[in-house]
Parts: sequence; structure tokens; C-alpha cells
Amino acid sequence: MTTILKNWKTAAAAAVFAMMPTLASASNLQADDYVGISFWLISIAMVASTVFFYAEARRIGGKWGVSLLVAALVTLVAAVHYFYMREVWVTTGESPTVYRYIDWLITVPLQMVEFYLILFAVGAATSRIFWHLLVGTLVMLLGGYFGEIGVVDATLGFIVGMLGWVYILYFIFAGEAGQKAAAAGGAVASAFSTMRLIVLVGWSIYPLGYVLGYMTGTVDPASLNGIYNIADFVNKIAFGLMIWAAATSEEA
Ligand SMILES: *C/C=C(C)/C=C/C=C(C)/C=C/C1=C(C)CCCC1(C)C
Repeated sequence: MTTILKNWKTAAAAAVFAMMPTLASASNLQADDYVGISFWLISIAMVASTVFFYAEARRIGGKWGVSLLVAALVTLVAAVHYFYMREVWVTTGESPTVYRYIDWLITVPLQMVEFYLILFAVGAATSRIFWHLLVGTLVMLLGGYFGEIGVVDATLGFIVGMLGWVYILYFIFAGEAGQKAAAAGGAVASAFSTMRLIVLVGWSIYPLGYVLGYMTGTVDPASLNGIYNIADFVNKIAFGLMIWAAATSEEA
């Protein structure tokens, strides 16, 4: 465990350096480009969160250390994508759809790993739980992606995406994962219930962005990206902070 965290220090530093050229190539951000400004703010917030979660992972260690390390990976992966997405938005005013979904394809499964790790900490995890959550995630993201790029009708993509999300919700509220966490009690049960509230409330911001972006008769990239950016801020940074709060509550 400690060795993993020590090696990660070097890896995290290398990743930050890899990002430097992108940091330097900032385009001319206009004062009235609020979506562009949100891209900027969130990209920097992701970097700061990564450093924080990583430092806390090392300090706290143990079972929560791994969870915090995964939280740091989520914000690191998002930070790198936000630098590229910001560039696409500021220079073209178009939705960086492909970068957005590549980011989600990596970060959403990592968040599913978080659920698994929380349960693992009390010996209640099964690989079945992880696979079910992963399948739900893939259905949700593929439906949304094909709808956004126009391979399928936007409404059809939305319906498929919603089915994947509803399946995840069912699984963590009523299914096996939920039952096991409730039985565990303590900081694990409370971390798990806060995390699933994020999946219910925090995640609901994404379909809202999709509806306003694609399903009102015209394609509206500003609403779409503005809402997706707020959603990422809530679901990546606040989500990590929930884990951190659970970790430090047990520490006290
Ligand atoms: C860090 C990124 C996260 C947590 C992304 C989450 C994305 C979603 C919950 C997307 C959900 C969607 C639906 C429920 C319906 C169809 C369209 C999507 C893909 C936007």
C-alpha cells in the first residue's frame, strides 16, 4: 500500500509536467464567453483537487488512502481533458464531444471503482457488483455518445442512456450493492449513501444538459457545455470531497 502511494508521487508529478505545454497554449478567452470561463475555472480546480486528494491519500493511507487515490485519478484525468476541451471551445465555439466522452469513459468507471472500494473496505465487495455497475455505465455513455454525434436520433440516444442510469440507480439503491453497504454500518454505510445521492441528484444534471442541448428543436452548444461543466465540478470534485470527509471522520 505505502509503496503504491510512493510510486504514485512520481507518476503524478510526471503527469502534471506532461500537461504543461497545453497550459501554455491558452487562446484568447473573451470576457463574455461564460462557458469558456467555466472551462477555464474547472480545469484549474481539477488540478488543485488532484494535488489535494493525492496529498491526503498519502497522509491518511490505509483503506481510505486507495479511495482517495482513485478520487485524485478522476480529477487528474478530467484536468487533462479539460485543457483540451477548453481549447476546442475557445477557438471554435463547438462542443468538444469526443474529448468529453473519452473523459467520461475513463472517469465514470473509476467512480464505480470507488463504490467497489468502499464496500471492499468492509469485506462486502463482490466482483458481480463491479461488473453490473460497469455495464450500466457503458450503456448510459454509449447511448448518449451516439445520440450526440448523430449516429442515432437524439431522443433514442437519450432513452438508451437513461435506461443505463436507471439500472445503476436500481442496483445501488435496491440491489445487492445497497444491501451490503447498509449491513456494514458506520462510516462505510454513510459514505455509500452520500455517494449514491450524488449519483441520483448530481448525475441528474447531465441528462438536463443533454435535453437543453439537443432536444429543444435546435442544437444549443452553450447550454450543453455550461451545464456539463457544472455537473463535472459537482460530480468529480464534490464526490471526492465526500470520500475525504468520510475518511477524516473515521480518523478523528
Ligand atoms: C465525471 C463524469 C461523470 C460523472 C459523468 C456522468 C455522465 C452521466 C451521468 C450522463 C448521463 C446521460 C444520461 C443519463 C442520458 C443520456 C445522456 C447522458 C449520457 C448525458
